[in-house]
Amino acid sequence: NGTRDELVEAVHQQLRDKRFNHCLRVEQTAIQLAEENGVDLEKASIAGLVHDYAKERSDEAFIGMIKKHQMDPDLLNWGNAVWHGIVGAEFIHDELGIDDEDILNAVRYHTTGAVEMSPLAQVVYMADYIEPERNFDGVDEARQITHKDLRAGVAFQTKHTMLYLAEKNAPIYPATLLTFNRWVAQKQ
Ligand code: DGI
Ligand code: FE
Ligand code: FE
Ligand code: FE
Repeated sequence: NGTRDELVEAVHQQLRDKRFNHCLRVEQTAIQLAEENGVDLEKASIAGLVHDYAKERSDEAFIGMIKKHQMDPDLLNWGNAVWHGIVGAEFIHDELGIDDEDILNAVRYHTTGAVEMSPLAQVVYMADYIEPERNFDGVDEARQITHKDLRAGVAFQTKHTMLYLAEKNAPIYPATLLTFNRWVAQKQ
């Protein structure tokens, strides 16, 4: 698959080996979750591969992109953790020529989640969280829940990310809070 080989090369060029290898593992986990949930395997592969494509860009590069695309000015109050998905999708669009909105949204939402997440976006959000070399407390429970019920996995990650951020007095990005309210606080 020539398309994939070129993409792998483009991603590798942007990332240190450690993060590049994480992207390969997220790709494989995303493909597995896609198989389990009837999601397009090629989209899962592409989105998994590129999800952290922009993570090693400078703050200046992200700020330039936020301005170039006239994105929400509140983004300027945040940093790499929030930018590399939401703003990173614009680098992926502009530099890799990926224009599938489902793939781009999966990248946009992979860190914070979103109120509305397509099955592909859920797959990438969870693959990033449970790829085989993740080893935080609760990761085995996260894997078990996610393979049983993808949406329950999304709720699990969202809750635990909120707890993790609160524990270290980190600011909660508004989309993260909205994701919590939708996916954890009130299921109706
Ligand atoms: O890029 P990865 O490390 O593979 O994983 P990721 O994109 O899911 O990033 C996880 C990091 O993002 C983790 O350190 C927590 C942080 N994060 C997620 N939501 C928020 C956040 N940080 C802040 N300050 N606020 C958030 O709402
Ligand atoms: Fe990431
Ligand atoms: Fe993540
Ligand atoms: Fe990642």
